Amino acid sequence: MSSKSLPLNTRAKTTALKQPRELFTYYRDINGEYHYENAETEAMSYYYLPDSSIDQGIDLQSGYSKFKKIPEEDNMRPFEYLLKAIKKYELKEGKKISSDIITFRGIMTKIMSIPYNLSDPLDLYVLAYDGQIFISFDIDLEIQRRNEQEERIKLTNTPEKYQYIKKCEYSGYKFETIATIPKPWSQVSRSIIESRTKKSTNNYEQYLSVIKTGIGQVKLTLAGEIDCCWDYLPDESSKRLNHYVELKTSRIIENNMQVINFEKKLFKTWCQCFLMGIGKIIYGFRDDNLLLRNVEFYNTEEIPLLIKNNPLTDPPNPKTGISNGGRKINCTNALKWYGAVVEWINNSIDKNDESKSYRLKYDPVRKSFTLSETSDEMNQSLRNGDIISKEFDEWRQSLKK
Ligand code: 0WD
Ligand code: CA
Repeated sequence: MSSKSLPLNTRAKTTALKQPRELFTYYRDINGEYHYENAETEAMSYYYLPDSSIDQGIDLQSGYSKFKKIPEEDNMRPFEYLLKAIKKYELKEGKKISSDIITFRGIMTKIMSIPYNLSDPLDLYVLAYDGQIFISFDIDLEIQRRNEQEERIKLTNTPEKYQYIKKCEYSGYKFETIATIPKPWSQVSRSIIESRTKKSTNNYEQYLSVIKTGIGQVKLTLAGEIDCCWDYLPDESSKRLNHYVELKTSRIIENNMQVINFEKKLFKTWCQCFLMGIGKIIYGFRDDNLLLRNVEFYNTEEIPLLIKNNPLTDPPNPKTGISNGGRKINCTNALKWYGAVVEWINNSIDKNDESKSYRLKYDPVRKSFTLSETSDEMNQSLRNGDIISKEFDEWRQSLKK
């Protein structure tokens, strides 16, 4: 195979799913250092936002100038730390993780939502190593795209508008700060709870969960960030996923067009949470002054029906021709696409052939989804640090002896 493509209308016949189960966790601290022990006590936070505080209209832009933001480049090479964490887990278990595919949840979210995000490009690297498939972003391209987009936003907006857009981004992280506490409620002092709106906001701190899941015949290990916990963490890590919460912010919804846009966002959030078995999604809605106006709670499992039953996003009426401007989102359809992609990758790549690597690309201009061999040079570089670290390679070699 030098290149092959998967038609965008391919769907898996069945979507037999394995219930996702957590294997282990790790975390990144405020200084950007990673830690592999005690993530639960050191880094997990808990949702707590009583109605009385929401009613006060919390200002989600306050503290903007003190935002401790991780430089994009420092946030874009997550594989090294994931593989370190996997090594530690495997060392404890005395054997390697039994998965066909190992990757980040964010990558699978992007693949899964392609049918309803046809204009966003996606460029990934895929390689077989030690009998397993590893998938990563094309990080250089991703950084370049982000920089170009940043430039575009700067050039096409007034400095005031640009500042406002940045504040909107910030408001999402700020919402996380004001909606969570560092320990379960019973263990947190009143002063910590009351001083939250003044606490500084950062996007360094991250709690990461690594889970095992499967679709059809394919077993996957996915790593992803968890925002907080709903109530308490069961001791047994395999029972935790349903207690995890994804936090999001969005502008308050006032017209039909905004309903359609919100539904698209909700669909992507559903993909993100469904893939890891995260049980709850909490949206903070803000107005144009970035004041928090209300909060909505969703159970991940109820979203497919919520979208299906929304009359405002029904397909165009065949009699009147009146359209909502978009294609009706169907979560099961996206899941069948995802199942087909995973199966296709798993069947197309010889897991024991370490002589090649592949580019997996969704091209929004040609509307094509292709897998093609990379250059030898790229293959070497992916296997020597870009994805597979020396430490991980030495570890896996030692397991074979
Ligand atoms: O392959 C990946 N998904 C990558 C992961 C590529 C580059 C970096 N990373 C790192 C990031 O540190 C990321 O936070 O791994 C972490 C976990 O990855 P994930 O859970 O697979 O990522 P995803 O599901 O796309 O995003 C989860 C959260 C985001 O929350 P929202 O509510 O916006 O979905 O991770 C954060 C963000 O808070 N995040 C980032 N923050 C800053 N810069 C970035 C980024 N590039 N990507 C994700
Ligand atoms: Ca979030």
